[in-house]
Amino acid sequence: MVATYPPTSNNADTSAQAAVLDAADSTYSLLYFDSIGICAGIRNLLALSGAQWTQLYPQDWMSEDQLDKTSTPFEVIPVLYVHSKDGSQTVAVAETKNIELFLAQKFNCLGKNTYERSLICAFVSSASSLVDDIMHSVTSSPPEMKQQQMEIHMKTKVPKWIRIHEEHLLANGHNGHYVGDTISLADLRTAAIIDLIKRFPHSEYMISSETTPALVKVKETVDNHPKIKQWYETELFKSLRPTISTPPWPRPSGIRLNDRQGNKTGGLDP
Ligand SMILES: N[C@@H](CCC(=O)N[C@@H](CS)C(=O)NCC(=O)O)C(=O)O
Repeated sequence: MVATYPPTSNNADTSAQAAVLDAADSTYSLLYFDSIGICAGIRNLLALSGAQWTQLYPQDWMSEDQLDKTSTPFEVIPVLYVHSKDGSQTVAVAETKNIELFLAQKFNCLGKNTYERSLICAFVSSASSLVDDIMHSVTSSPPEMKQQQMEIHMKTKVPKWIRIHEEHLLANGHNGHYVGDTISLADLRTAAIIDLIKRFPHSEYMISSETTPALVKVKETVDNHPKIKQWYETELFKSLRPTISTPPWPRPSGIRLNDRQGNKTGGLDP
């Protein structure tokens, strides 16, 4: 059994759920590990929004009872829980790209009009595809082939992606943004990818101020955004490990846990 959504058949009225998602004063809780992992974009969007949000950790993701997993719609995390201001209603938003799109739309990170949104979504999709492609071919290879697969990507697909994205950024005036002159989901996603690429071997030659000034500028512009800088200064951000394979370190006080029942009140106190 997984956490299913309320039925929407027979013209069920979904306006209450939509109202929670659309309200300006909703609050949020994000169920994910105590790591950056695949949540850099989501947490940066929450930081940019200025909305009130809480981090929830799974109680024990690897436990045999699977209760953390089956409490989510797809047995994976992240899940974003959106709470009405009075706390009486909670709506779950699942799947990383869907969560990012929801937050980006809500907090004006998808451009000024349909054309800009289309551009931003194309840059985001191109960036996501690169990561999906690498992850798929590396994780689906037998152990002895993983290194080779990684090297193939680092010699072919990654440099091609870097070259093409650098050109788009230069065409927009080398101003630290893909579209217009404000931060968008495209900038956030590429900043996260740059962090990822930098963890790969020999990547220091691929992204640098000399070779890819426009990509570097995007990363610096995201990192220097006042609201994101403020987020990086928090106890919570500093407590996050790069990945879940990094050895655990102390968690900040006041972290809440997945209640494994839909987190209607924003999770369990520890
Ligand atoms: N399609 C999901 C995949 C998310 C995903 O793979 N999350 C990992 C953690 S980073 C997970 O929950 N894996 C399943 C497991 O560990 O059992 C998404 O894009 O959000």
